[in-house]
Amino acid sequence: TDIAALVARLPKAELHLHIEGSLEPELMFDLAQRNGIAIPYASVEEIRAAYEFSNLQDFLDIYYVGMNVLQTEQDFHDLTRAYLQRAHADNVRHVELFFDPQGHTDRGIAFKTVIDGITRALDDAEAEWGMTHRLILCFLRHLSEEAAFETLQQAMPHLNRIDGVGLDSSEMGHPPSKFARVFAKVGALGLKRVAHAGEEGPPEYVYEALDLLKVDRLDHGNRALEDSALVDRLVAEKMTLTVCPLSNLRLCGVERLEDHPMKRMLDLGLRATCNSDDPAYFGGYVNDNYVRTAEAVGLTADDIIELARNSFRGSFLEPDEIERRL
Ligand code: ES4
Ligand code: ZN
Repeated sequence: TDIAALVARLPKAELHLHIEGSLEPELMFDLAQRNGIAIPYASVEEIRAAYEFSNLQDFLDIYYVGMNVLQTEQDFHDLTRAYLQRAHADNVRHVELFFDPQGHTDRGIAFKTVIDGITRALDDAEAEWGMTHRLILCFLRHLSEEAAFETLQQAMPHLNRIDGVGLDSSEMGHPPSKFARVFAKVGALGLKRVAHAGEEGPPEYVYEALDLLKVDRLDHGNRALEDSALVDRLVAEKMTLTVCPLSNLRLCGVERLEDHPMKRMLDLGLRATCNSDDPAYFGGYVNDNYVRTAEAVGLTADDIIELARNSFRGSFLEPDEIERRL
């Protein structure tokens, strides 16, 4: 279609992608065999059949099981390489990846193993295709503040490869305020700050992300739409929202993609972007997210172009580099 052709030719940045969420069932199955790791599935088809979620926690329970197959530096490289190839095929020119070190260090994998594998694939993509990147360490918010501080300590020898810190995992019951002190330290280290907020949590959590964590960007932010004063503030601050439509659909944040707020967000003047979140689990990479959302909610060609431009505006590239790519 016209829309698919436009989306395919637009240069894009992807700003909301959990690298562990790009683990396709085929690679999960291969790595389980390669590493002698038991998984609760007998086939690739069985893995795919298990991806039926009614909320965020349903998904996370399966996501943390899937990542157990990741053991060696080569595994993290292969995972990242496979995602970058998919992104390259979608004309993604810049990626900002999340990784969840606690999902690995808590089962005995060294922080260095994780980051060395991921960064080797990122460096290769830059050398081969000129695809640029930033790397964002996420704290698992269902774990303690103390565990986040320990993880930040483990990251210290690798800060030359880490551009920012985020907050992900189970939102309800784990408000941003729980991590205010660790995010203050993150800011003092000169790192960027982002947080998932308003994915399932109330507008209050979005205020906390802004006021207590001092985020440079907001991940999801959907429920901010329930509070018009908050919307006005996000517009005034030109805050980027990394929206993930197919994720919202699969985690039942919206009942149908036609109900997705992406068009409303753009019409309100919010700096929304379109991203894939956990593409192996949610059924689509970045271009699928653009095309299916555009068709479902009636995005115009100008809306689609705006989303792609917003992805560079909201990136952590240098200002002159952003200007060059718009
Ligand atoms: C996530 Cl969709 C989503 N939300 C919160 N945490 C996550 N970790 C991986 N995907
Ligand atoms: Zn996410």
